[in-house]
Amino acid sequence: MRIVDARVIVTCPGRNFVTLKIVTDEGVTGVGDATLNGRELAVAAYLTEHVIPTLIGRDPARIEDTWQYLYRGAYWRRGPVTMSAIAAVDTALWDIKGKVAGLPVYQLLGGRSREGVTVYGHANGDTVDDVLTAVASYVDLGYRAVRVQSGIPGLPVTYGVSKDKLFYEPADAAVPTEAAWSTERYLSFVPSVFARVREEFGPTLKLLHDVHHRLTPIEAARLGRGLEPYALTWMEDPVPAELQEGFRLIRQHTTTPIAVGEVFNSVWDCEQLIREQLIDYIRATVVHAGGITHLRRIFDLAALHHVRSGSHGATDLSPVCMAAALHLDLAIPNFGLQEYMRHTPATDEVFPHGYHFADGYLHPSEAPGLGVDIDEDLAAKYPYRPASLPVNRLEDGTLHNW
Ligand code: KDG
Ligand code: MG
Repeated sequence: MRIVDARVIVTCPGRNFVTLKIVTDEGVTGVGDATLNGRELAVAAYLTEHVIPTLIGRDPARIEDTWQYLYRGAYWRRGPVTMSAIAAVDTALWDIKGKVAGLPVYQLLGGRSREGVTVYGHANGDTVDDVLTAVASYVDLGYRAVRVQSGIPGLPVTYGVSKDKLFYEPADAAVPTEAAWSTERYLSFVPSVFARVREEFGPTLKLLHDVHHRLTPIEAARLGRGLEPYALTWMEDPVPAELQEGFRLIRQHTTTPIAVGEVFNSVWDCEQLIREQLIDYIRATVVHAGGITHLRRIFDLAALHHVRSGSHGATDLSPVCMAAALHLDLAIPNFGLQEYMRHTPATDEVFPHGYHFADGYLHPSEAPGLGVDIDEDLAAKYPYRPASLPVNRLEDGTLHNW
């Protein structure tokens, strides 16, 4: 079997998605997500100009060799654009391998290690009462884990607190909008939100909170301590993670578990974090971390160091990425949690898929391959619209952490 065609499909059914479709001479096709929020066209060009010409004529069965070829062959290693492009190829090749074998991809990864993939949803609101209502609605839907984000009194907008309840779209304008941030207001308020949530929902619901890289290590340590009475499952992205050793400081001061990695694209972004057991959950994803092949490598390293998976699954990761993530989540021994922000009905229509939610779990499709596709005719009806993630400044105007 040989690859005879590969094309990049950019579509915007409510938000932008970039998808790679690989076609073989025997008519078997595979899809891979290549969406990089706010930088979509950079990955699309990387694929079209530099990757696709090297794929034509290749044997699609050689997944590892193709991965190494694209990684080593580029000379310029790593980075979100390169690794998202490699991820798209890798994911599509796993899809093809599954279809050729007549097996869902999780069977090729070693088979099922659990009955379903525990997912968490985002409960958020401008006020604590709104937050409690949002948590209740997720509990009613059957969720066993909920991420809790609240507006902060005194701040007009807070990143991660969306207007929509089941969807989440932070990329809101072609040129980034700007928001103000106050660490003092945030740190003094957040523990009180979790006190109310625990009081209302009891001790067993898994609760999570995303700090969105807003703090320094010692501030994060203080937040972690303040949240200890409410037994969070994780405190996410407490600080920007370029300085991996910075997490030691947080670790020394708090038993609140730490999750990080949604912006990571390689095992080298988290090697020290994992090896020194500075984190509890690694949140790298199929689409941004080099595909199923490389993410599996990260998860295997994590398994040696008591770190579990907690993959990013916001709406800017397409249903193709979600399908791939679920196959991996089902197979690995050290699965922790999977984020699941629902896509809009328009997105679901463009990406017909067989995974489904039931009783707090997601279940991958049993169809051969990934069990997801793209309706190219429908996709063509939603042209690309530029949209960027917002920028954050302190109240005095200083540019702050993303
Ligand atoms: O593209 C950025 C979003 O996916 C991100 O802000 C969402 O932090 C996020 C999360 O945990 O889902
Ligand atoms: Mg996050």
